[in-house]
Amino acid sequence: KILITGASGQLGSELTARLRQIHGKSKVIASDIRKPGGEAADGPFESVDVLNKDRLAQVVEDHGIRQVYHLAALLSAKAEQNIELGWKLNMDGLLNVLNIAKEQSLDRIFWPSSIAVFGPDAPKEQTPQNTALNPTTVYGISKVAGEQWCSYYHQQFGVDVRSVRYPGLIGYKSLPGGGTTDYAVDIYHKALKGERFSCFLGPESKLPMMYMEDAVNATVQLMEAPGDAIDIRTSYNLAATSFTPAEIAEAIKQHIPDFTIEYEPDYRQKIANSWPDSIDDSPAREQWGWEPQFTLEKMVADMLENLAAQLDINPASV
Ligand code: VAH
Repeated sequence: KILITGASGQLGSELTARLRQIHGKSKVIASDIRKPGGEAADGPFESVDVLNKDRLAQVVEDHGIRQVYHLAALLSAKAEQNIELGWKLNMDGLLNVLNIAKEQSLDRIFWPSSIAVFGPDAPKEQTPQNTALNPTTVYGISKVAGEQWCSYYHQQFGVDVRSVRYPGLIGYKSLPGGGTTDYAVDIYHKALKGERFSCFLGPESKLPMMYMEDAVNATVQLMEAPGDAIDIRTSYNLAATSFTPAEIAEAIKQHIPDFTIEYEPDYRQKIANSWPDSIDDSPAREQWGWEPQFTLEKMVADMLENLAAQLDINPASV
């Protein structure tokens, strides 16, 4: 059986849905500190605070869990507003999961890292797998430290923990919470509702991004790969596309001509400026066959079509 922490979150809810499709609902236990909405609610749920190690260990034992997808965390923008909780939740939560994996000899652990591990001194274009990791956010610091802990628990205790450095994720089934890339989801909601969109990043803020379908596929592919194919036990660079707010606004305007955007950069601009513009993910492609499917244009078309249906809006009427 599989346990997902942070199952109510943007990625957690989508991974829960996909893993239930693959393994069956009864095999995938969703958990979070708050009740999930959407598809993650359609199956077994446990209320778990990952900072409560005894409770987490009890849930793992009671359900006969063999794999944990540990997604509970504070994202970049939120962690900058509460640095103690950001560090505590992201770090102690991961250590609780790694220790339970070791103590109960779990089969596999998934843990998400992020392009937030890179700082201003890493190459901006095609940022390589191995380069300086000097993040300027608490979230980034917790991801660099987390990667090192994952590698340590693998080499010292044989814990089979696997990880990818996600770019910004965009999907229609769930809303992001507290990230610096969240504008790239909100923009669609505003465009479909015919509302003016105020972007919290400037027009030229280029960032690595990925459609949720690609992100979920990559995660399943990594977790299903044979252990000896996995050479990197910190976390794999992962990329699909990169774009600026101006570029995604233009792509949306091809479908919704009246869409308008204005730019009001806030504290998240500083975070975005510290991150890469694009990522070199060749190790993931070479070692376990990663291959993104969604270009910017394909993502925009798929996102608008599915979000419009979900919001019960006829895009032609916007
Ligand atoms: C965030 N969506 O904005 C996350 C992600 C690369 C961005 O880590 O914090």
